[in-house]
Amino acid sequence: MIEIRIEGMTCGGCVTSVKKAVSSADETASTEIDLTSGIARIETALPRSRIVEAIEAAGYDVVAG
Ligand SMILES: [Cu+2]
Repeated sequence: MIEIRIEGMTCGGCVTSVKKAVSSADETASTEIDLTSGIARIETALPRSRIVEAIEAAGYDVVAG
């Protein structure tokens, strides 16, 4: 399980966009996102870097660390 903090999500539409971005990288991924904290928990076999890339490509910032 990968946990990342995402900045720039402001509404449910953003959450959907991020989930879609993760799914496009790994269609079997299961993603839970808390909009208030910006924390995403992603069940995936892909390396963290691939998931971060997909989220950033969708226009959101991933907080390092
Ligand atoms: Cu939004």
